[in-house]
Amino acid sequence: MFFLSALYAGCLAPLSASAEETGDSCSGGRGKPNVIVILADDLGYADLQCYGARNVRTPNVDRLAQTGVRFTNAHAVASTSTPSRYSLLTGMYSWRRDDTDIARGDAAMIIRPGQYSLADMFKDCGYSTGAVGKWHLGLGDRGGCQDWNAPLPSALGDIGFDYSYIMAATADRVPCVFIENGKVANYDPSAPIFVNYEKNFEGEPTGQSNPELLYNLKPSHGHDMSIVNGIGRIGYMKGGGKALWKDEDIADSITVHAVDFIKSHKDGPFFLYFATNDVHVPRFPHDRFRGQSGMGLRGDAIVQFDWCVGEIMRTLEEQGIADNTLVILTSDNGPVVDDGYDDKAEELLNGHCPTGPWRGGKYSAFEGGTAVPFIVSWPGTVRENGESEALVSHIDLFSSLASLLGAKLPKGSATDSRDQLGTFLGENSEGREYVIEQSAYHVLSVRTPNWKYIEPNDGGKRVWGPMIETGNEPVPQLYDMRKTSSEKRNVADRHPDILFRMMSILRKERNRQ
Ligand code: NG6
Ligand code: CA
Repeated sequence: MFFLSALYAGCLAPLSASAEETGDSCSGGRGKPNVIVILADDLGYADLQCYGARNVRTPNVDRLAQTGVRFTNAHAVASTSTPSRYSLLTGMYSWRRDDTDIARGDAAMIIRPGQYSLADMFKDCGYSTGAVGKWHLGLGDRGGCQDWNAPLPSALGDIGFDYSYIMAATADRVPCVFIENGKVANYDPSAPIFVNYEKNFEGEPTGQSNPELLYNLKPSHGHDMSIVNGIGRIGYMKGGGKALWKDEDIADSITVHAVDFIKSHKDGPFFLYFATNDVHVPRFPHDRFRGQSGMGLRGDAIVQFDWCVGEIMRTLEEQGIADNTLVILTSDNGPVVDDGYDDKAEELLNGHCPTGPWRGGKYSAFEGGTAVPFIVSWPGTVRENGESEALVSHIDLFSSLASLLGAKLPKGSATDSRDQLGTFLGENSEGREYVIEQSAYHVLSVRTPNWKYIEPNDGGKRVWGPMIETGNEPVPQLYDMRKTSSEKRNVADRHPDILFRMMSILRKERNRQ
């Protein structure tokens, strides 16, 4: 396997600009493949056919898995979006900061321009860098007072992305417009944009005051502030006009921009962070995906996600760059069924279990919170149809990709990230000895290949509507993970030595910086 990789690296070399040509000092010995990170939103471990999904077909993702390695014990850093994405893009644990919780649509940039990002690393190695899709890491310098009618004073261009076409936060949070390179895309001067997360604008309807205007989706919880496209959102906004997105077109819009980015950088190397809105709420896929799964809107959103992946793959093939492109596909956190809209996701599961064998789900300290699908494909270099049980975490992507490129990271950057390149490329099965997981309630857990420890805490036992178990308990929890479904019986009392070891790992990690 190693021999094969080395051979391919040799073959690839002529395609890539040399360090001298680009003026950078990166040389990892494997050339400079294009790198695409496809980050789904709230896609569960078992929401894809190749991970055992029922009632939904995902032929494109399955094909991607056939050209690479499928990981069965991979983890996001956190069980919600903002901290998970922060960690992936910086190589630093979100819980070391107190401002990385689920961000509002008017949050200031959480990754500040002075912090070294994954995009900075690629840029320093001579890559063109792009971010397309869901952002959810804040924009501008000051939260709550961005002027959405002018270029934002700081945006993704300041943290290493040459190009960006993004949603500021989530589809259920205002502002409901795309931001392209720090400016509202398709800006409509006749409808200036105002955003407020505290109070409504006079005379503007809300889901609460005018439920009859919610003609596309009704909330099951919250989501009753401004109405855009017949759907209630979190936060208030006014204006937008032609720039407002239509939820049914989001997948098309972001895919078109991702495909254009790939085509215009086909001579490479490029790094593309493609973060889909699917399968986050509000789930409102395009008509052509309606009824394509046996599970209603949530299943149809998975089909739509699979289509996006197919378009990316088709573009790589058509451009003749598939063999020189490393694709990583994963999700930002575990799955949720009812996440605040009455889309019948729960009722229509028909036996499908989005978390697969894991307990809990999005928000949770149980494994369902952070256990995610994770596929690495690099045709011709990474072995085909591979499967790896190695314990891996998003936190290590930064250092591993740096290792691939031979990049030297500035002191103090990506300090929680380790080089696991060989594992990610399926060359060995040596995973981490432990990963740290963060729940939505700031509860940390330690997972080793065999054990799981959840620190004691006083939070509630269930997340509101979704009825997901939070995993919160006022006592230390220790689970024997040698059987996958085994977060059932707390064995802390029976294994004080292991419990102590797990607690020590967490204490040391907490105190490390
Ligand atoms: C919650 C929202 C949920 C989702 C989540 C963030 C309600 C009732 N729930 O507060 O719908 O938006 O935040 O999800 O408003 S994440 O995947 O972006 O972290
Ligand atoms: Ca998410």
